Parts: sequence; C-alpha cells; structure tokens
Amino acid sequence: MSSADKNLSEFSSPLPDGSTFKIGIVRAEWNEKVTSALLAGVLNILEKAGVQKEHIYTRTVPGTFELPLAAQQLAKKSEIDGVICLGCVIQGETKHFDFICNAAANGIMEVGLKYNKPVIFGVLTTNNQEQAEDRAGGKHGNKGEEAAYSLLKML
Ligand code: DLZ
Repeated sequence: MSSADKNLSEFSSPLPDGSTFKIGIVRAEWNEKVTSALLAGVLNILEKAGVQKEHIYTRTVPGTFELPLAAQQLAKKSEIDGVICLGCVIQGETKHFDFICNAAANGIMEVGLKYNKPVIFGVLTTNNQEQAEDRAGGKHGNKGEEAAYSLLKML
C-alpha cells in the first residue's frame, strides 16, 4: 500500500507506554520546513506515549546522507533504547536522489542490526515538495508520527 492510500498518522493499535524509554532523534537539515514538521510529529507521539522530555536526545545533521553516522553515535550509548532518523529527499534532475536514499536506508538498517536496537527510517523520499508536505502534517498525515509509533511498537 502506498502512503497515498494510508494516512500516516492513523495507527491500528493503541500507543505503547513510553514512560521508561530513552529515545534518540536525528533530523536532517536539508528541506528544513519538512523535517521540522516531521520532528514535531515525532515529539507529539512521544509526548502522548508518556516519554519524558529529558529522555529525548535530539541531534541535527546537514543532510539525509549523514543520518546513519549520527544514529550510530546515539545507538551505541547503552542508555538509549532506540533512534528515529528524520529526513526528506526530493527527486531532482541528477542521480543524487538514488545515492542518498540508498545510502541512508542501508546505513540506518545497519546501525539497528549492529546495536540490536530499533533505528527507524523516518525519511520521506518524494518526487516533489508537494508530496513531501502532504506527508509532513498534510493530507496524508505525518511520517514523523508514523516513525515514532513504529519505534514505540518495536521497543
Ligand atoms: C546534496 C543533497 C541533495 C541534492 N538533495 C538532498 C535532499 O533532497 N535531501 C537531503 O536530506 N539531503 C540532500 N542533499 C545533501 C546530502 O544528504 C548530504 O548532506 C551531502 O551530499 C553532503 O554529504
């Protein structure tokens, strides 16, 4: 099912209790408006799940390509239970899109497997700005909320 057919902010089961969890968040600064909206979505769900503000460790990186390294730096800390990576890659005229998306997806998965912790791929990979905004608090919900829900479920 594509995210055009599913609202990213609608979940099939109740939010897990997050009151004991310590969570890392890494946000890419490219496409700042969108990734800020994704971060707001994450924080909304974490708050609703009872995650304490002082148990949330937020970092920023220049672009989506840099997400895996910062995720690794958080994931290797024993006190952190899981990490959410937020980015937005928008298709351009060159092959940059494919390289960045593939590197980020593979790198993020590797970090999770290496540290045996959930590391969530909260990255929008869209054809244009409108599709990204539709999924960052727009008509298709918020990918950040979906990412936070996924992390809580995995934990
Ligand atoms: C270079 C680049 C381009 C063209 N597009 C995006 C994008 O749409 N989204 C994003 O998060 N980052 C982009 N970047 C930056 C790369 O992720 C990375 O920061 C640089 O290539 C430096 O390594």
